[in-house]
Amino acid sequence: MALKLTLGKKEYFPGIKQIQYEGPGSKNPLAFKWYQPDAVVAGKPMKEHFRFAIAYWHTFCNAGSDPFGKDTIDFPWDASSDPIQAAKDKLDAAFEFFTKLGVEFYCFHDRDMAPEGKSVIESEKNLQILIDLAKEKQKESGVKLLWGTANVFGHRRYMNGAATNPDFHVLTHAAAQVKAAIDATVELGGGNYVFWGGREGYFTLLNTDMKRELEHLGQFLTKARDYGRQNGFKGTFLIEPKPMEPTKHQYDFDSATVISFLKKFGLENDFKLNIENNHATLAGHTFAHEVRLAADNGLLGSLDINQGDPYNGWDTDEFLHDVTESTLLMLEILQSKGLAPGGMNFDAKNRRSSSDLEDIFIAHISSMDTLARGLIIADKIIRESGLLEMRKKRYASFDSGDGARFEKGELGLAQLRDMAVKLGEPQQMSAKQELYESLINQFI
Ligand code: XLS
Ligand code: NI
Ligand code: NI
Repeated sequence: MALKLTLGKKEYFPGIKQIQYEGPGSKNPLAFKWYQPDAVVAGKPMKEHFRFAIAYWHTFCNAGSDPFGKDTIDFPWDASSDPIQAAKDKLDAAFEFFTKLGVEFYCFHDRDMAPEGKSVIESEKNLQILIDLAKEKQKESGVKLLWGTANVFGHRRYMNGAATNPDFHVLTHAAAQVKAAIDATVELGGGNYVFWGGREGYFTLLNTDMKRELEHLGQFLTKARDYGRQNGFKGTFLIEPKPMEPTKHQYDFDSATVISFLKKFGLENDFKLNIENNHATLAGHTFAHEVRLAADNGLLGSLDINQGDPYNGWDTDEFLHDVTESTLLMLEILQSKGLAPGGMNFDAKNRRSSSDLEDIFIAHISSMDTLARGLIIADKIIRESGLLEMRKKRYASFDSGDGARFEKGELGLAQLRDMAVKLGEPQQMSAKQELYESLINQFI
């Protein structure tokens, strides 16, 4: 079902109509060259592979400020001096954008959607006003919520952490926000709820009881899970790994760390991972590595589909525009069970020097086309290159005979030793890395 163009009182992107597919030959920057939502690739429509979602915070809240300078982009929805009115205008602009771009999902933090009030109660009221409106907008447009989350890192009270804060009083405020954000997610029918531990980590071990902080995090997530399950949340809870920034060491370092954390606290049946490309880069891993690890453990939940800059150590949150990267990612996704009920949240922002409003459209379109190309190429690689068969063959010695008995646990160390004596020196077997690499390039 196509989305219904949904405008508020004012049109925020006049001159831009619903974006259409025009094919690879098109020179129109406001058209798709590769992304065709309903075209079937690898057994299902493109849009179902991706389940694209707009990140409310970057796309409608981040007007270009950085530590060295103020905003560079004029958001017309920010004009009102009444913060609730401004939030309503932003919601109008957001749904206009979703339905013009043709993206079916979005993601938000509580504070992106509604301003913080002077008290917990006032903040809850502010959020409720906007959630009621968002619900109407979802109904009118056909847009859905991919995930909700709470911003428990921006306010100064969280400077020493939220769930891992040494002060219990601060933890209660994080709980209040998470409760309200779970309620909002349930109300909007969100399929997932995300925890990104923005301030959950440390700057120096000297003042930090790491063991206690991690136990508090485990306890906090357990209680959040219980609350969600008792109050109608049937979706997936997600943890988003990140190794550093803002803290020097973030507890949810990478996929491997989060997987063992979930298992330690018995959370692995309710939680999965939300993996972000730029965070993988910061952790010294490829995106594909992080995704493979989660998928192998049955814990692949959703993706933040940006890209970083390999030459510096920041979370630059660029729109994914690298076709090779996208191909390697889609190879992993096609070999997994897919992302639903997760999806691909852009979690990316324009460079602050890209200051025209239309640049927001161009960036999303470019990224969607990059991923569509990656999907088409990856599907072809799987069908035609023989790469997967080659990889499988490397392990053929475990498919039958003693290798298979080893996998079943039937051979002890001494028996293995006796076999080494009998078999003698193994024949050398090339790993053929360059052949695999050239196969990928052949299909790009
Ligand atoms: C920041 C994170 C954040 C999460 C949501 O680095 O990526 O944007 O996705 O809180
Ligand atoms: Ni993210
Ligand atoms: Ni990030």
